Amino acid sequence: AFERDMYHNGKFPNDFLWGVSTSAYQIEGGWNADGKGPSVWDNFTHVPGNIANSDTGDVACDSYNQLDADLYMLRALGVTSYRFSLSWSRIFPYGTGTPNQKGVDYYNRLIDGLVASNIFPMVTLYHFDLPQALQDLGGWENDVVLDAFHTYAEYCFSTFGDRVKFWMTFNQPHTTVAYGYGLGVIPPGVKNDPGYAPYRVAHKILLVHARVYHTYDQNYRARQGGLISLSLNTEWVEPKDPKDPRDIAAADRYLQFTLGWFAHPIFKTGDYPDVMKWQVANKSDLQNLKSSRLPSFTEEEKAYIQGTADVFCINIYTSKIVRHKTPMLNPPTFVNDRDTGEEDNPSWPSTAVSAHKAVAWGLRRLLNWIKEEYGDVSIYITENGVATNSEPDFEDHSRYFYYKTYIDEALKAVRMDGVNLQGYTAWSLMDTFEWTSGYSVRFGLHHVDFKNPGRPRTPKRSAIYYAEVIRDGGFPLGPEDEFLYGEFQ
Ligand code: GBH
Repeated sequence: AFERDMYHNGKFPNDFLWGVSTSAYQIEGGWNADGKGPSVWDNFTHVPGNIANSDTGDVACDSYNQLDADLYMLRALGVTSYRFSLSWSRIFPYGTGTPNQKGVDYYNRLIDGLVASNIFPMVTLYHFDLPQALQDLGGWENDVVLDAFHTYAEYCFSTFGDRVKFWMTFNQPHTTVAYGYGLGVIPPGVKNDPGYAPYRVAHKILLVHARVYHTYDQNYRARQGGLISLSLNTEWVEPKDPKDPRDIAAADRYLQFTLGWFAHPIFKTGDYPDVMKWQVANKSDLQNLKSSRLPSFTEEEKAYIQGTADVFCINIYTSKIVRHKTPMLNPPTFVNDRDTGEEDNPSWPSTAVSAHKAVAWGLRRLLNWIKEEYGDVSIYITENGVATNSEPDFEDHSRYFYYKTYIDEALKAVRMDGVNLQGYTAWSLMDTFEWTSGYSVRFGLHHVDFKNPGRPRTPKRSAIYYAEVIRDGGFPLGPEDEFLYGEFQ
């Protein structure tokens, strides 16, 4: 049993992984270099008006040509891990077929550079950038595409798995299904089927994730000795009126409909959360439909999905207020199924992204919720960070404050609550192409000058601060803390 550790001296455990994160489309550029095929994001950004200021990721941080600059920043920070994603269409230009050797070489150079620097590679196979050729076949809804993902994953295990020991199949499947197939604001932009499409696609993603997990487990793990999981995301939510049982239940439903949608099948029963099954079935019934819009798994599929992640990877940025709300019954949408209303608490510190309030204690609560809900699983924070606007700001006060307070809450979760947190990964190493916001918001520890063809990188104050936290392994007490704790040497 966990005992509250009074002697940690402000530090995380010695083997704690400290990292930063990026994703392929957001940093690499080289969108058609050396035989790379187009992804859905290449095509989406090439339609003027889809992205703020009509920005694209054609060049982004130019990481495809600036590997050494990226490795330099990583070593300067002193990180012990680097989470990045592979561009599927750089490796298989049309999603399947013959690999593109020059694209493979790029990732070999990156991985070798990390290993030579004692930095542990954490690799995401899919961070939103489906090869366009596979979208043309119907994307995640076509079994041919699911087969292609499995083949691509196996190729990555056999090519990079001698050096990569930490795999994530998907980044934030909730974002893909909610924003790609529900709200339709990111590729593939499906807007007309919000009551069905997100559930249908999530179902397929869960099954193919499980298939890739089993392949790794059976054919690669013994030889390569790595871990495999996926990164899930949610906001932390607080009930609007903490004394109103309906708001408390609504907050729990929100978590079950975002995180639980994927985590409950994988980490608990092989099936969706009960409250989600009940809500969607009940709404479907009231809508005079013959069956629930939420698809169901066979007993065999449940057994196949259950337990298909070795560790829990969570991305979290902010917190929200949630209350009970009964929306209109029709037309059916996945958002209305959960009977919640979300709002921001205006008294929480705001940031450049209006919906992202900096609420550090929300991280501690979410980590505790995961521990309660899914058992004493090993947890990695695979993304956490804050936006500032496009003006260069090397003083970087808000980001410094954000990391200091969030990492401190993570420390409390480890040392006071006994959460089995094994690593913390900041989003992001540097400013990147921020999806529909383009370059208008910045998440980086390093500033990137996107107007300069050389894309120079410059550390912000938060980079220097994060390097100190990593060097110290947390917030060790100094002599000035003696009045609080007495003599502790
Ligand atoms: C993360 O998602 C992403 O994994 C990462 O790539 C990104 O850079 C980071 O956020 C910072 O934003 O489609 O414009 O309506 C965090 C959760 C869920 C936040 C989807 C943005 C969609 C905004 N995200 N949401 S939009």
